[in-house]
Amino acid sequence: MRKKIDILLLITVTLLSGCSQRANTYFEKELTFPDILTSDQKIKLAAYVVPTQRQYEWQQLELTAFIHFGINTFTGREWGDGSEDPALFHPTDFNAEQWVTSLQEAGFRMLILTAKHHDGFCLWPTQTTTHSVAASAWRNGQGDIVREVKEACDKYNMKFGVYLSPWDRNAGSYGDSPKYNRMFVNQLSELLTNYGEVHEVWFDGANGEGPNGKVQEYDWARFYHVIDSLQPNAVKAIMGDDVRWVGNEHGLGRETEWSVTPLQPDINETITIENKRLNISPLSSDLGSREMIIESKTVYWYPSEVDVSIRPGWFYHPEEDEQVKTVRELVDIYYQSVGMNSVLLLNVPPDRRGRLHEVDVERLRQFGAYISNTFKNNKLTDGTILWKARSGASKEYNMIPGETINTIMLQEDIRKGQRVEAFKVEGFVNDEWVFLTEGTTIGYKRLLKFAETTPSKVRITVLETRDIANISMVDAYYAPTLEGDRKEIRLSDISSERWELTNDEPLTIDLGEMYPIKGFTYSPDEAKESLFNYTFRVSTDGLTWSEVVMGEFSNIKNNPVPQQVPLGETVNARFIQLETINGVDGGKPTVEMSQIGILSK
Ligand code: FUL
Repeated sequence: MRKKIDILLLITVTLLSGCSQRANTYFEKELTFPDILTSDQKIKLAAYVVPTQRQYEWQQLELTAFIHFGINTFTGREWGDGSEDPALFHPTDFNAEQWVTSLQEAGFRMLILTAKHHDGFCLWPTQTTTHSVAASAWRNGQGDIVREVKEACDKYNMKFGVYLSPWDRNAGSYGDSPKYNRMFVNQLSELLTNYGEVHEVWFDGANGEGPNGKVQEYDWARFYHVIDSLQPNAVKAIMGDDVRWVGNEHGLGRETEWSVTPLQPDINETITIENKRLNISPLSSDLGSREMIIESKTVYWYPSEVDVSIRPGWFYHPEEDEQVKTVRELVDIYYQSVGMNSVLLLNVPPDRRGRLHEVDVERLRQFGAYISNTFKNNKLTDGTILWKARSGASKEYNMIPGETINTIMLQEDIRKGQRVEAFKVEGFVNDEWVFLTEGTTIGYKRLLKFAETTPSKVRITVLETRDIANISMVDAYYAPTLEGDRKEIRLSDISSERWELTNDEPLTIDLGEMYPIKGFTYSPDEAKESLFNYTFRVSTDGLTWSEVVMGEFSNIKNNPVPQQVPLGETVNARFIQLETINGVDGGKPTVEMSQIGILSK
């Protein structure tokens, strides 16, 4: 009887909502709940929302790579302001195949290139602006980075995506909304027409003031239409509605990660109002709980992508050569992204030669080897049989006798929806079941680590699920321990023991004696508003000051990691001063002495 009611309900909902539905049961990408539904019915129906074909294919890539390359590579900045001379762009030994082969050997299956970052410099000879590779001396102005990268991707069977920054600090039309939107559509169309197949289009959310002080209103609906018509297999990411930003740039997924969520990118007023009503943004810790679904009017398949850089910055800076993430950090990130129902988007920025740096290449190689060696040795013999699990149901899996494990991998067949809300893993050791680990959501893939054990069987219990769960894969592995802690960024070369604070604002420090100063560091305090625009001065006597840098901590809001500011020269000084011009939220945060370090090497 119950089943009959449910089927009736599904049919009613389909008729009422007009949603695209597959096989009379599933709701592809989107479902608007009719008002008549009870809370339980809403939860159940949310379990029938499924990815589109392109979202499903994207999810299976698991490892994707970002390449941040452009004018910033040559200026040492993270965010250029658009006034850079295109002549600065001069890779001396550009080699796209080296990027692609290094990434491919490490297991990466798509490469997303920053065709244009916020500074507006285009890596292809666009018709829309002269601010591009065509105005540089590289390949006598005849070169095209996008083309060479795409050709290398095609040669090695790597999928290809583009990052095109909507925010453009160079375009004269920026802020004149219709005019700039036309230019942006043309840029997008060039990229999506002239280079063959594109699998992901990445629009970040940064939107600052234009050069003329105006704020641009983007025509997202039109941008979406251009992508859908020119590249129907491409997913639209971040400010796009196929792939969601995980909410941080540390490589950290959520323990509970729902791909079905009421969240949509803030691309129009209706969505903004609804996101506000539900009090959600990509940063929210809860995007898909029962409570959240019950409050929602519409839910979407909108899965998470974890973007993080292998270095502290998104662009290459020589002073960060010693801060490339360790294999252990990369493996942790893998567990926290791919292992938490997300796709990993790891940034590896090429250097000024136009090659991936040797340190990064070696790290990628070690990471790839670790992942493939670990996950090719599944220790369960029967984990591939589809298990249709009700709440409370358990299933036992057989181990290869005598094998030790410390990792479990679970997968749901997401083509039938994401359903599991809680599960438990036990091992049969010395004739009894012992608890190994537990988790909440599974989704496309969940990896969990636990203490080494040598059980004869493994038992999974689905403690709670929104409807019958389709567990398509259960594997167990032994992941060798990796030595080496997180590499801390060099915060100061001189001890602060003898420093004296001589003024609070602007923060003024007497270092105690003269030092050769090559740069300074600023460590943001996540509990407080971070510094954004600043002026840094030095003095030999504390009376006469020289201004050495006026700068901004670009992207510090999304990525609040310690910042290193090289001065580009060595200055001898005993006093330093850091003046706050404004903070990331427009306030005037004060900076503590403990947040500052001095680089002298
Ligand atoms: C952000 C940008 O501001 C950063 O520079 C970087 O490109 C990151 C991936 O997206 O929005």
